Amino acid sequence: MRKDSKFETKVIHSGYSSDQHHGALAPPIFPTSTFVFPNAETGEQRFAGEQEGYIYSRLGNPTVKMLEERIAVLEGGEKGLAFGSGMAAVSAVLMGLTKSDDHILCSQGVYGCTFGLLQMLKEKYNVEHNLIAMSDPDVIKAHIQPNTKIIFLETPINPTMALVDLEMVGKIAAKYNIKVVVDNTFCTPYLQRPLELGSHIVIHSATKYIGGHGDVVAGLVVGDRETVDLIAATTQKDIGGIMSPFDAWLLLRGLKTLPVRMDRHCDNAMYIAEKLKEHPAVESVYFPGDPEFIDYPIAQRQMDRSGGLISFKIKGNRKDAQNFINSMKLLKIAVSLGDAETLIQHPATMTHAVVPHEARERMGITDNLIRLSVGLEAKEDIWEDLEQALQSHIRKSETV
Ligand code: LCS
Repeated sequence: MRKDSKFETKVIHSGYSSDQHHGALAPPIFPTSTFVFPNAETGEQRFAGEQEGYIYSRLGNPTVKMLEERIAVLEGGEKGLAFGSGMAAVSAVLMGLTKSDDHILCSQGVYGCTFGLLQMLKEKYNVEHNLIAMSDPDVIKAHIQPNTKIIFLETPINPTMALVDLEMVGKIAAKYNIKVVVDNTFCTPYLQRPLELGSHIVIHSATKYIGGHGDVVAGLVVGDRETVDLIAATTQKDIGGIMSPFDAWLLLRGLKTLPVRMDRHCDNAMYIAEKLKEHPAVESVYFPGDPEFIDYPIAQRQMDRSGGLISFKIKGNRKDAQNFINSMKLLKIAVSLGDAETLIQHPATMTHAVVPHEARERMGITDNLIRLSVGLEAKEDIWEDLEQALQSHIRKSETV
């Protein structure tokens, strides 16, 4: 593969060469916990970092390394690291780059468990944080403190789909010498590459689009070699939330079809968002591909396409939202996202239930907000199911 090959070629060929593996087209899985040293001196040299080579699978494994190299190429970073879950990746980065009494500046909305982690870091280690809307450069600057080490953000934000201008944040962070860490789970590198826009570290819940088939829980980190090596040698090695070789293999397989799948997710989501917008039972739709969406101009600048997630509010309260979800026949009521199946969930009582009510409202997660991960089924079938549930919602509200 040439260095300047296109993304669609890199997802298939980067990080693996069949030449070194008996010509095997599919990468081999190395399910081994440890690696035999030819002699004691080799062991000593590998532990001292003076000789290349594997030691023990918590410190590195050949199948996992293939995936780490592939994701680094796709994100345009120097080095990748694989973890046993997205949260293992988020916690390894946040804990690896801060010490007690440091400060993290965070986007107003984040995934519920990331919010929980920030609370825990404060309670246990006095790592403070502020959650702020990152739309106004002056507001960001006003919240930067001498001990601010990280600007952490999601864009699109789970589940409100609000966007953050990565180039703008990158420029501010560069002035203050702060690392920008971006959770790129919703976009994948196919739609958005934060490192090209001035961010320093990218995180993925690879459980989602990167795996793409709902059969693995995993996390990935990409960044510059120095920072990634630091995380590898500290929070990854000593806390140990690593990925199994089999999961790495599933993700190497999933990545091969990422562009094809993402294009279909994007096409389907665009169709569904337009339909939802027209429906009388829907109060509002939050979708980066909608020209009327408040952050549409940011989407146009930094996302290649608008993604497969849509959030929307139905007219009514929490019970109405739950009843609506219960009327689905084809769509699955499930958290997670990025799978072949269209998944529907209620953030206020599911993914973001750990966020206290007041903070949830500030993030825009109201009780009538619903999140849809638009799958790969025929778009007409997805809409048919949503439409029948919306019609039934209207009928129920008319009889009350
Ligand atoms: N970051 C984002 C943006 C996420 O959406 C999630 C999980 C994580 C990190 C954590 O990744 P995990 O440890 O689960 O691999 N988001 C979920 C969601 O929205 N529904 O279920 C899980």
